Amino acid sequence: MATNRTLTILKPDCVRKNLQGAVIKQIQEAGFKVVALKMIRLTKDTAGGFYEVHKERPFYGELCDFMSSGPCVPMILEKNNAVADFRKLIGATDPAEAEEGTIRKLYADSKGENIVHGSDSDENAAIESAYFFPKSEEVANLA
Ligand code: 3AN
Repeated sequence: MATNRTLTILKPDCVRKNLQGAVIKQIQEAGFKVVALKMIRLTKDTAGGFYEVHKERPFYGELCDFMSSGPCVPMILEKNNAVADFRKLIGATDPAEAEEGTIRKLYADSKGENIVHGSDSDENAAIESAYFFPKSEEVANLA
């Protein structure tokens, strides 16, 4: 059964372009609620831990360099069918292939520098959320 949370990161290119507000506005207007949010700077090691599943990929080093190149904004988001709906909102990994109106189509420059991360499964959403936020930092009840 689909859970109702996903983990996103506004990546360093998003912060450098001063687009946090615009992107969060689009996310909220699509019906997502922000359950946890902070701005942090990853080290190469903490970026590497987050992307551990991609360790064998040729772009892993470049990805860790980029993700530790400046501050980023991890957030936990809540909505029905959160994982799938959020991936639809952000568009394909490669902005050139992303649908019109998606966040990556609007703002991203390349496959590597693509503005936002979105969890790819409920299981990973839970693992990734725990990577950034202890339970005590989540808003338990938004009502
Ligand atoms: P997504 O973030 O759309 O789920 P994945 O899981 O295929 O994409 O890739 C994980 C991250 O690795 C992406 N967010 C992207 O920034 C980066 N990445 C993927 N492919 C490349 C590539 N060819 N070159 C550089 N970075 C890449």
